[in-house]
Amino acid sequence: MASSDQDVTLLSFWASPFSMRAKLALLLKGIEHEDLPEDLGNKSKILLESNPVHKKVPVLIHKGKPIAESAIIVHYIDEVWPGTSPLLPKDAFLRAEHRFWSDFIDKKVCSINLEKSTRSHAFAYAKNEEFSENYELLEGAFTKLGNEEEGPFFGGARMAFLDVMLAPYVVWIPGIVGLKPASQEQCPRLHNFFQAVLAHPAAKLALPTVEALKEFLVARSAVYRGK
Ligand SMILES: N[C@@H](CCC(=O)N[C@@H](CS)C(=O)NCC(=O)O)C(=O)O
Repeated sequence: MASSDQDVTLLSFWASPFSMRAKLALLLKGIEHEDLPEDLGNKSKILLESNPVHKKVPVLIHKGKPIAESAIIVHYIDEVWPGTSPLLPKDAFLRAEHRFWSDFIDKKVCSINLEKSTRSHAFAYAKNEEFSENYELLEGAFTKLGNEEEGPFFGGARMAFLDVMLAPYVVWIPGIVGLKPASQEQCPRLHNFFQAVLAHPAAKLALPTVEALKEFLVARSAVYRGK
């Protein structure tokens, strides 16, 4: 199974936003690891055994011990390999802020509305106003937590915890037919973040292209409609 010196294996699925977070955190830290892509229609024994509660990806296996849930995995990676540039801020209050907005992303951006939008273009169009309100809230978080002069990320010139948590939606949101990403006029900081993620070397490896994801989601929505 795990073959790298660090003995790290990532069970993932390429289109899963949660898997992308774990992959991105590993790449940002430069952690050698083995990728085990999952077929979610036919889950492997190792996935079922390593995440028996949820049976979902991602799962990080470090020295034989499985860690599940993307936010927990990213925290774990940051704790075990803090390196010279930790993902979470040193200051306890700022760490709490990062966790608050990470929770917001999971509840409001990566919501049931996002999932339903992948199944129905009409639903996605109808939800744009709600998404737009969330973009403005995230714009406020960027203004509060990010230092624009240092760079486009919450971590300034480099990605921090919140950047990792939000990055998959840079390809997911435009990948959904009918859903509009934030415009430069409406949310300049969020818009710049989207551009910066697309140009980031580690994100280019961890995230699929918008086109590949759109093709996958369109094909998946056709399967749902056929049911
Ligand atoms: N809260 C979990 C969500 C993980 C999740 O929903 N993974 C999906 C792929 S995007 C999955 O494995 N689905 C398989 C299933 O539901 O059977 C996390 O943050 O890791």
